[in-house]
Amino acid sequence: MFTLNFQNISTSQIVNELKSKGYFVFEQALTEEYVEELLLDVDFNQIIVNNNDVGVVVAYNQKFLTHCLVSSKKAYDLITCKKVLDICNEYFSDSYKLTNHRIYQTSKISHMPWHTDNNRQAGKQLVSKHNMPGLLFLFYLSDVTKNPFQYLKDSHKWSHKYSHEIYLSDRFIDNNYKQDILTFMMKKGSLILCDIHGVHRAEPFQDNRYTRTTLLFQVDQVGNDNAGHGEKNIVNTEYIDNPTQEVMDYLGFGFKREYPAFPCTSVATMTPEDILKIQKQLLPLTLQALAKSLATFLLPGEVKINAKRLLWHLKSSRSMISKLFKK
Ligand SMILES: O=C(O)CCC(=O)C(=O)O
Ligand SMILES: [Fe+2]
Repeated sequence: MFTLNFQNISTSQIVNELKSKGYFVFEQALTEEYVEELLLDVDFNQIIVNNNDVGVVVAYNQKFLTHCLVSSKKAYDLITCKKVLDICNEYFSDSYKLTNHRIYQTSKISHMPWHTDNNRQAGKQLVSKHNMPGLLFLFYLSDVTKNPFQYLKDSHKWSHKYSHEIYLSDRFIDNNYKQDILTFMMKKGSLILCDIHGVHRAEPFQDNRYTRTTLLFQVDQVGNDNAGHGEKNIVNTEYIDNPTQEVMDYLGFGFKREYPAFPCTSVATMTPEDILKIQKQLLPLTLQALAKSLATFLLPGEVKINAKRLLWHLKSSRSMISKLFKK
């Protein structure tokens, strides 16, 4: 999973940097193979419509696989790995939980405002800033030459002054903190870890041929007083091959969650291009559905059941004959 160079960095070094600077970055923390294999678990071209599984959704120029703990063992292994838990154990002084997680792909254009991630929600609305300590883990899954993560140096120390604001304007940051902007253009597999109280964003960009892919997750020190804080973590039980108390607590077994999965999507958050693409995929399926419903309308139920029985007998006798011939 991790490169040798990253394995050689001690947890204390990471936590010390986080405590003093508010962030820690490491170029190529994940091996290339791990990133490639993880990406095989995500098909950003398959958008879910009436599909009885979790999958990719569209929010304007971003595609999200929010529930990656269901459909990517590699994502599960990374989000619950020992190194992540060691960092959390050393960083936090009270119980902590995975608050949200997602794999996403940003294409063509993006303008994210400067913000912090210490958000409390009521439904899907951000209603206030909280004081819980928290860490944001962000792994680049593609080489990032545009739309990089940006962090304002030392902002975790002063962001509380603006806790009445949901975002900070580009103009305000340009006028007051331009010299403090740290920009992280890094290769695929790189890790950015930061204090959720730090002011950050993905730098705005516009380029029709550019796509950035990211795995992000957030861990907050919820302690015992913040029931309801966080998105629900839907996990594929097949992946839980390490059901220690530590992992169960971190994933929030038995812990109330009130926030909806991010982002909130519907057909209205799709781009016209994606709607068109979906229509093309839907056309043959629509014809199939119409043919089926016409058959249902024309044929009595009894006839259909008998046709299915006949087909089943034909298939099973065909497979018996082929078995006999093989012998
Ligand atoms: O994608 C990024 O670089 C930052 C994402 C972020 O800050 C967020 O989703 O809250
Ligand atoms: Fe953020």
